[in-house]
Amino acid sequence: MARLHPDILATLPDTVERPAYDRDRVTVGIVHLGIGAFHRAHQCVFTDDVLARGATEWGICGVDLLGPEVRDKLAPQEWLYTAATQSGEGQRLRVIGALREILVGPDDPEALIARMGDPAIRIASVTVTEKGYCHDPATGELNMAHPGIKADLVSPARPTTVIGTLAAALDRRRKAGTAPFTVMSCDNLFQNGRIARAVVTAFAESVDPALGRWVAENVAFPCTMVDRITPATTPEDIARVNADLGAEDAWPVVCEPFKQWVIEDNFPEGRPDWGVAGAEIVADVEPFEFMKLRLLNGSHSALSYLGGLAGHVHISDVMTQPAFVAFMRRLMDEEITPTLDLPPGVDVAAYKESLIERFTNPAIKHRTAQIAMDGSQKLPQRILGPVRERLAGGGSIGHLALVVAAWIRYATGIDETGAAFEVSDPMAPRFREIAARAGRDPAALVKDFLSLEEVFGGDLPQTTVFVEAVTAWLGELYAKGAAATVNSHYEP
Ligand code: CS2
Repeated sequence: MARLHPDILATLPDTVERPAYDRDRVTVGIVHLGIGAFHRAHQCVFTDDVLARGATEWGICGVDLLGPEVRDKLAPQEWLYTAATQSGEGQRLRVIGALREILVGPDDPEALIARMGDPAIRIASVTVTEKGYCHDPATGELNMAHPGIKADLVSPARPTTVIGTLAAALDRRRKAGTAPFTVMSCDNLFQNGRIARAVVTAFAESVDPALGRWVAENVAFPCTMVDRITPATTPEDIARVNADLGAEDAWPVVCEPFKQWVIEDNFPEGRPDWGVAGAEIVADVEPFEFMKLRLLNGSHSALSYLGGLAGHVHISDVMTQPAFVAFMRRLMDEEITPTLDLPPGVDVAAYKESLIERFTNPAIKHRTAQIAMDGSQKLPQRILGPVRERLAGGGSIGHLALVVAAWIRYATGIDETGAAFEVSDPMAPRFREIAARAGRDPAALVKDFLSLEEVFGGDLPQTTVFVEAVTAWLGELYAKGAAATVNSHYEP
């Protein structure tokens, strides 16, 4: 089978959509930090649509801050790859041309900073997951004790974190008298632009107060809400895609058909006309962020911990269990929706139905273990924000407390058969210490987990109704397991 490459595009089956523009005319205007599956299934696809309408200056230079894997796989394909949307009706393939180069951060930090210093680059976008912001999840402030931040403050010219990289590149532009690029966060963080602004500015200030001031005064950090379910690509996905592609793509992405992008219109140096590709360009992203992070991501986390404990490998497997679906509905309807200030014109009932349908999509093999990762970074905005608001308004928190209990149960790193598994989370070493000390004692576990101030703040451990609700659920999870707990409380 021939390798996917510009030279063979014309030979692909007619059913495969491909770049409808002359890629050779496309120059790079965006540097994207974090060239994982999500970026390639989401922003690259929107940008590809803009390029197909004739824009030529918004090609993307992808940056891998971890290692060379994606670059090495896509270089022989001249950065072409396939986005495969999967549903019960099968898969639809589309070859995406928006990527024009890939740089590997650790290979040559100076080359990356120089590339980002190029005046042609007008946007630096970011998908590095929650933990990539090196912030304290409870406050949104830069965590000065973060090992990567400490190292980058010692050698700011050889940054390893995304924050250090953005600051070094902005400093390069400031010193050259070049206008800054706009920093566009595309991560699942509430007010992602504000968090990006807070951490980059704080870091820049520590490097040089003049840089900190320049960043604060000149750099735009629009907020965005991004949505498309994109599981990590597996070898089976690659085989399935290549069989229909009739060519060998070493690193396709698989995703659901749905995609949504809401962008705050704050790009002083210009931006692609993503609106023509279906993005919603708005003045205020906040209501969209709340709705998506709390309903979609909140439910995702809830099902990943409870479903994962119950032994389900994929979210679509959890959704075959009527009691788990009933739990998701009640969590959304009774305790999350009341906290939302909905975007104008949105039909929230239809939105929630669409989430149930999307999670049920049997062709999307989204592992509960993938979503369960980094709970310490995800819980504060997905679950604990709603808990606080419900408590302040005197509302019930029973379903939310079950999610917190399931997270604690999961974070102990011992599954329901008694086997140890690896918890992937930047705070995992602290979870292990707590689990070793508290054993299976629900009250001790809750007390110690809630004392993780970066996650729970100072208030929640002092809130008796919350502590008691979480402890009661955790006791039940230990006594009868997640499946029986959900089955006995949630009538389908
Ligand atoms: C998921 C998200 O991994 C997770 O935590 O909740 O990646 C989710 O699939 C996306 O936000 C969907 O847009």
